Amino acid sequence: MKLFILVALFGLCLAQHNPHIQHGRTSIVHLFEWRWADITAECERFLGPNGFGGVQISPPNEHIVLNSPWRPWWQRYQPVGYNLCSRSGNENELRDMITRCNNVGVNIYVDAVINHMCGAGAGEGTHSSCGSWFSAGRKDFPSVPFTQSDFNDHKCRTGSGEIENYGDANQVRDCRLVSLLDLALEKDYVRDKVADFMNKLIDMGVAGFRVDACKHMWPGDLSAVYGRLHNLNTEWFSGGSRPFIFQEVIDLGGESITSTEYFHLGRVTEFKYGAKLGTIFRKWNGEKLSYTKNWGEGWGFMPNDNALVFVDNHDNQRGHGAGGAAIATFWDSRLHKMAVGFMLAHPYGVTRVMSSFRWNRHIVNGKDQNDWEGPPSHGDGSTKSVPINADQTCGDGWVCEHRWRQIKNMVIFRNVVNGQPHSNWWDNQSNQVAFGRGNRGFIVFNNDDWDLDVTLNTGMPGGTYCDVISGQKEGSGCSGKQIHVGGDGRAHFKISNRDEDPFVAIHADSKL
Ligand code: AAO
Repeated sequence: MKLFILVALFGLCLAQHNPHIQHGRTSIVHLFEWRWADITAECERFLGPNGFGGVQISPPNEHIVLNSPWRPWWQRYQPVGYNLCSRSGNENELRDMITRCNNVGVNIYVDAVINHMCGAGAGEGTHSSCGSWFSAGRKDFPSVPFTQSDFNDHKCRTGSGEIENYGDANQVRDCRLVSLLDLALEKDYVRDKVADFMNKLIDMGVAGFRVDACKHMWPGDLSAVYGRLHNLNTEWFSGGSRPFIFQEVIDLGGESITSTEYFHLGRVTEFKYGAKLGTIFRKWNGEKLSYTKNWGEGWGFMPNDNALVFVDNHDNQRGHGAGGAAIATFWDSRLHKMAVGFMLAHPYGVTRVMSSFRWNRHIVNGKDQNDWEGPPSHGDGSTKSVPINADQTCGDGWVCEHRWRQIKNMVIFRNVVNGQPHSNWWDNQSNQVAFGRGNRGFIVFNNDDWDLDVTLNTGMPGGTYCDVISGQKEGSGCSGKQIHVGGDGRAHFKISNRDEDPFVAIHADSKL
């Protein structure tokens, strides 16, 4: 009996690691700050047809609205309650999005901010996205309701009430993160309220959650919250499916809290991945692409089954969070495409692609003065919708990296090679490398300052393939380079270091 319970519990935990992505798809895209109506349209017109598995959405619950600075993106990380109206839209729009994205096989993952409410200095009034009254000073949030005793201040042992030292696990979990009012998740009442909020979303049809600021919550408290969660809605998911949980824990080493403490609860964001990959593609600190032969666990990253990986995220693309200047963002588009291409070709982890908006980046002494700027918006602060240009790119300040041909095609590549091993590695001991995924796909990078000109064993069946980076298969033709694989699996590759994108990728479905 005991063994049975143990096995059942183990199964339950592991279940929260499964993203429940449909139809053999493999990648998630973070549509940062997009409106629900735009995400709905994007699921139907682009994400579904192009094999994207899911969307991470911005926090859907009620948040503060700030005038100074003017409507920063980060106001959404300051909850006022769990009513479902936000800068992205109201509850009906949210429900419509979840339904219609699910109907085209694109899952929705909610960014859940459950560690805290708004900042202690957020004042009192109805400056919130649904207009609910709250008082930060009195710690009074009647729309939930949460009152004074639902917060952790009595547990915090620092003079300021703030986290002062990341080396002390107690203060990281019991004190305030950048003055945000810290919820007492040890209380059953608080756990219930948080779980009610998440369950409402699960019942609406979401597939899981990115849980914000997990380092700042005790694993035991999180386990109690997750344990209260419903199974996924059987209209779209098979019976007994647990919500997918991926937890934001920044662990670059050297602190008292490690990501390991959260592995049994769900997946964890692997921040080392983007920090290292950016350093490699920038060739900083003597790093070389050839060193990625044992990329993944071989680099000291977390076990494959625990990892959620990404090249950049909404924080570190603008200097928040961790990773530093090495992070390869859309501002360095050539590097970004290569890094995302590498990530999507490599078998390690569940992959998340970033989709950003432009802001007036202005770096002074290493700090971006406009790192707060919110999404493209109208004069009244409401978020602009995302217009699609004739060439399929986005307008009005929306970057839409996920629509860039190279990135979109690599999302498809990952689906086509899903389940195949990392194979046929080649490198020049510098920054030219190639690897395959069984007999389903092959990719070659040239990040050296000279040309690549080499014949390699691809492991692919003979034939002519269309390179999905310089172009793509269009009907029976190819708008990019053509790669001829001989009957022996060998093919000749030539990549100039001056090419717009110095990499080439072919896969089973790009065969002409
Ligand atoms: C805003 C204002 C604040 C104000 C507050 C309340 O900026 O001045 O006090 O409102 O009025 C976002 C924004 C914040 C914003 C907040 C609320 O980024 O600027 O505050 O909304 O509106 C830590 C957390 C991590 C967190 C990250 C930003 O551990 O969870 O900070 N990320 C999430 C979200 C994020 C959001 C929140 C949490 C809050 O993704 O968007 O904040 O909901 C170390 C630690 C990390 C720590 C970083 C930054 O990292 O390890 O745990 O992240 O410091 O403090 C090297 C180290 C690396 C280190 C890094 C930076 O790289 O190796 O470990 O340096 O020092």
